[in-house]
Amino acid sequence: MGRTIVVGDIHGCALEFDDLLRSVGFAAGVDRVVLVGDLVARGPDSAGVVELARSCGAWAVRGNHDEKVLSWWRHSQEHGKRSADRKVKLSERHRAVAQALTERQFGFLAGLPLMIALPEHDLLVVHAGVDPSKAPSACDEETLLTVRSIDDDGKASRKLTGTPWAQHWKGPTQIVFGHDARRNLQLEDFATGLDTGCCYGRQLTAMVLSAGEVVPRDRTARARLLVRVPARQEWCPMGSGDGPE
Ligand SMILES: [Mn+2]
Repeated sequence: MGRTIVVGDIHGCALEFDDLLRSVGFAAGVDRVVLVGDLVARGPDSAGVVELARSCGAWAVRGNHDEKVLSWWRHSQEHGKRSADRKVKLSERHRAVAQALTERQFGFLAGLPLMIALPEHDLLVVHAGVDPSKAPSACDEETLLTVRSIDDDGKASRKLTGTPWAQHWKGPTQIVFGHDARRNLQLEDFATGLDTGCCYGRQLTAMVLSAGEVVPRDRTARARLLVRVPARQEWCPMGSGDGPE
């Protein structure tokens, strides 16, 4: 078995995804790629990202943006595209993504789980995070796809106010997640946030684990496992009003 390469939110940045795979020297059939979700939207080439993910045999969890275009696709499967256009509320940008994806690419996204456990690394991968007051397996879909913070009442929320959920999670399993580009890289005792805002012109970040390597609790040791590539350009302004980030 080769390495496990956990990659942050790609958001349609196919060129940078390819840059990252080259930069870590990804070996097809040996290394395993695991994506933290939000493969699509915001960047220039969502279809290219899904195609690259498929072709390198990547595992991935579903992100809230993946779920958004999937809600359109599921409706269109049952009632047709015209009905989906009328009934499923999407921003212009998400509609463009939905139109760009092939059936096969939608099929790939539809098969993505909400959570991937990698016991050999003592690692759990989810898109947004968990409610630290519950077991990860007891968290609902909404939380796993959108949580960012714990508010003053101790409630899990998608808002940026409050403290990051990752600071409240006491393990023992390490959770690697994405979804929170505004907070950028997060290195907490038992959680690592990898969304470093590639689509906003920042970086695409991966955590590279060798076979059987348990994610280190020590932050400096964990930071050494990170590989980043710069965005080719700013693909999308932050807060451009096309739905939740
Ligand atoms: Mn997200």
